[in-house]
Amino acid sequence: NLKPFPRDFLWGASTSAYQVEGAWNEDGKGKSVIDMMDHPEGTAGFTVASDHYHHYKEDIKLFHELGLKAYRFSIAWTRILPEGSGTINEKGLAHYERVIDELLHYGIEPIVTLYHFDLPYALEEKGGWNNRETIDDFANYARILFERFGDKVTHWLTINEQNTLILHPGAVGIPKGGSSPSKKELYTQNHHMLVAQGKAMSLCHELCPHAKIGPALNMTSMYQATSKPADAIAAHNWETLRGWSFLDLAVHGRYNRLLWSYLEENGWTPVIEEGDLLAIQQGQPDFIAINYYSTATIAESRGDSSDVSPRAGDQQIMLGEPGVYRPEENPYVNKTKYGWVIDPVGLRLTLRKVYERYHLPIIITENGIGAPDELTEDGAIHDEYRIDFIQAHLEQIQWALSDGVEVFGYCPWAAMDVVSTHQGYAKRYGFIYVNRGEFDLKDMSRIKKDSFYWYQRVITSNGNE
Ligand code: BGP
Repeated sequence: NLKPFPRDFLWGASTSAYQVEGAWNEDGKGKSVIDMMDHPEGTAGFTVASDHYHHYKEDIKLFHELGLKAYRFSIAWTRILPEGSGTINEKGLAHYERVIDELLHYGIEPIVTLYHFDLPYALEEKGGWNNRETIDDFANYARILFERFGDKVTHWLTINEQNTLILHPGAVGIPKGGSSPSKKELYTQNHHMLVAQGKAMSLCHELCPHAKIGPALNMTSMYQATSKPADAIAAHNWETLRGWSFLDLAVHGRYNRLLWSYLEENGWTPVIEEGDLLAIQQGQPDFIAINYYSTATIAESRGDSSDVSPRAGDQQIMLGEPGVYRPEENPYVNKTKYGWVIDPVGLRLTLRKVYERYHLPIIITENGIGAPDELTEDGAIHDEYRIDFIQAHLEQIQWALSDGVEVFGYCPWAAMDVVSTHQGYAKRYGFIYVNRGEFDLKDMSRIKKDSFYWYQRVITSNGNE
C-alpha cells in the first residue's frame, strides 16, 4: 500500500544564485569563477539570467501562490565577500536578509545552499580549492551567514554537487584561459572541500542550535549492462566512486576502501594533515540532500579511449573512464529531448540505498526535466511532459516512503526558469516561465506554466493530485 506524504512534508522548489539572479556586478558583488567562464557559443550567459535579484518580491509572491512550503536557493559567496575573504559587503547581506524575510512573511521556509558552483574568482586566483587556505575562507564565510541568518534559516546545505565539481570539472567553473585540473589536484580539492564542509557543519551546530545542515550531492544508481559478472563489478565500482565515496566521507568521515585504493593505485592520494579527518568527522550532517535526475547503465571497461563518450547533448560532461567503467545505453527507459535518461523507479531505488546506508532523513533538492518550452500565441505554456515527469517521480517517492525511507521534502529544479549550465534558455526547467530569449531580453515577464497550476494542486492536496 502506498503511504501518504507526511503532513509536514516540505513541498518546495529550487534555484541557484548565478543561474537565476543576474545583477552579476551590482551592489558590490565580486566576480566568481562562473563570471569568468567561457560560454558555449549561442547560449545566454549569466549576467542577467532571470533577473531574480531585482524581481525577487514578485517571484516570491508567485512562489506563495504556487503554495511552496520551502524555497531552496543559494547565496552568492561573492555578494557577501567580494574577494572571497576579508571585507564584508553589507549590501550583499542586506539583499539576502530581504529575500529571507520576504519568504518568511509568506510562511515559506528558506533552504539555503552555502555554495553552488560559484567560487569567488579572487580565491581561484590563489589556487582555489587546491589551496588549503580556502578551507578557512569557506568556514569564515559560513560563519558570517550563520551569525546573520541563524535565527531565520532552519535548513542549510553545504556544497552543491561536490561530486560534479570533482568528477566533471569542465561542467562548471574553469575560467577563461584556465586549464583542466589533474586528477591529483581534483582529489586534493575534494579533500579540502570535505574539511571545509566538516568545519561548516560543526559551526552551524555551535552557532545555530535549532538549525539543521547537510551535504547536497548528485546521487543516482548504476545498473549493470548485462548479467556478466564483470559488468556488475564495474557498475558497483562506479556507483561507489561516483556517489558513496563522497557521502561516506561526509557522513562517517572516512575514505572508503575502494576510493582509497583507486587513489593509491593512480598516485592521486591527497595530503591529509593532522586534524583533517577529525574536522570531517566532527561535522555531522543532520540529513542528506540529494539531487536526482537519472540513472546510468554501466559495462566493464575496454581499457581504452573508446570507453569515453560525451553525455548525450552535452559536450561538457564526458562519461566513461578507461580501466574503471564504460557507459551503455539502457533500452528500457525513455530520454528527455536532451538525452537524459528518465527513470522514476531509479529514484525509489536511490532513496532506499541512501537511507539503508546512512539512516538519515533525506530531502530531494533537485529533480526535473529540461525542455525547450514554447510560449503559445495565447500566452500559455503547455508543459505536460513536466507534469508527467514530476508526477511519476512523486509516485516513486511515495513508494520509497512506503518502503520506510524517511523523505521529508521535495524541491524540484526549478522554481522558475533559470539559465541552464550549458544550454542557456533553450533548456528550461521552471514552473514559471521567464519571458526572455537567448539574447533578446524581451519583457522578462513571468508566466505561469500548466505545470504551475498542477503543482499547486499537488501541494494543496498534500500529494493526492
Ligand atoms: C545540476 C545542478 C544545477 C542545474 C541542474 C540541471 O547538476 O546542480 O545547477 O543546472 O543540474 O542541469 P543543466 O542546467 O545542465 O540542464
